[in-house]
Amino acid sequence: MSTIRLICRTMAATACAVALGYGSGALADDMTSLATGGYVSGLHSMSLMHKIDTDGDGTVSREEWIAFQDKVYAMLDKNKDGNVDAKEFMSNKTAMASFATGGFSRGLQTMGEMHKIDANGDGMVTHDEFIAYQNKVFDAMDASTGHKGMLGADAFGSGGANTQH
Ligand SMILES: [Ca+2]
Ligand SMILES: [Ca+2]
Ligand SMILES: [Ca+2]
Repeated sequence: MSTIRLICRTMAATACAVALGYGSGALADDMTSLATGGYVSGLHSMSLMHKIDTDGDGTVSREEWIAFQDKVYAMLDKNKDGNVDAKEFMSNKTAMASFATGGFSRGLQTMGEMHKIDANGDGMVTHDEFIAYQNKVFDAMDASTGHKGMLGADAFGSGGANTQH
């Protein structure tokens, strides 16, 4: 891994992303440390993008992204106490798959991903932690200079193995 990282330093960012096996330059180094591979895969889905793109303009704005993640959090916090514990985080998967996608549910609802989101490591995910995390994910996905501040098909699509989920 350290060898790869060394090589990457000498290469252009996009070439590096390709060398590391990512289909899209939009999900490069930031994303790999921020999220689990499963969550990254789950986000690589045009059908997911269409669910988040509520105004149907073909891009996902930060407002649309956060509105979507807000609803995801509401689904996770089953007892509505403003905290999501591990049991809640791992439950409601069928409803989540139908609200989002199966790939999104499988990618998000893992202990590994929960640990990434639980910034203070207390075993609970607060609404603030969840939204702050998803804002960082938005920033990491927002790599296109052509439409800065918007996530397009280049951020969600580009032929990963999980585009059909
Ligand atoms: Ca939109
Ligand atoms: Ca709760
Ligand atoms: Ca926490």
